[in-house]
Amino acid sequence: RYQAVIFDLDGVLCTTDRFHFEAWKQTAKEVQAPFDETINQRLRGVSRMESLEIILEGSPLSLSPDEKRRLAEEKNDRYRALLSQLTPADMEDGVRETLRSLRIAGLKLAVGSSSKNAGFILHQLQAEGLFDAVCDGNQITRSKPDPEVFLRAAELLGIPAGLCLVVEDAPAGLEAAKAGGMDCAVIGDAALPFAPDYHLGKLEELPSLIL
Ligand code: G16
Ligand code: MG
Repeated sequence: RYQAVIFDLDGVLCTTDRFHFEAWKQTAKEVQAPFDETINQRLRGVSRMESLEIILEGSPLSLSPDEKRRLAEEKNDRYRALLSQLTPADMEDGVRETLRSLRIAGLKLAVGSSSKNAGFILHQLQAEGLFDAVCDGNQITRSKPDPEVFLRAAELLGIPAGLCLVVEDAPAGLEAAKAGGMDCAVIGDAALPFAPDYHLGKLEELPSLIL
């Protein structure tokens, strides 16, 4: 019954979330703030500057806008250095196979990511050709939990929001999908604010649930 599937990138199509974690860990240390997996969950899907603000909640320092910009830039440099090691093998065969099954079934496929590095990541994975549309952090003004990125992706596909399914790994992404009037499948074990329409252990489980 869906006509399109919109995929989150980090944590759904590839495991770049571990690189975000590594890169932010260093920032947290510099600002003397605690950082663990629970705090990291809150960073998933939200923009770079919003992520920094969340980390700074635990810091005793009070930083100027310039210092914040520098910290965010340095984090992004570390993150991009890690990303440059990505190869097509970092997108699992099961993920490619799932995309193929959905496409053969006639569904349109898009990426909906808050990341400004989405183009670079898809290039490293050689995955650009797998999607009918890509909407990322460069094309939006409000990141998840705002629905803008998913609504824009649906618009690029030419499919009404109500006929799109979003696949996410993050609480902010689930909220964004539902705020946009879309169904949402969540992968993994993040603590969620409410139940998603589908809960997946792995992306490969999706075709049998929706086709
Ligand atoms: C991703 C990550 C977030 C990150 C955001 C911005 O969103 O999940 O943790 O803060 O992108 O990334 P960048 O600093 O590369 O612009 P998504 O929506 O792909 O999960
Ligand atoms: Mg994600």
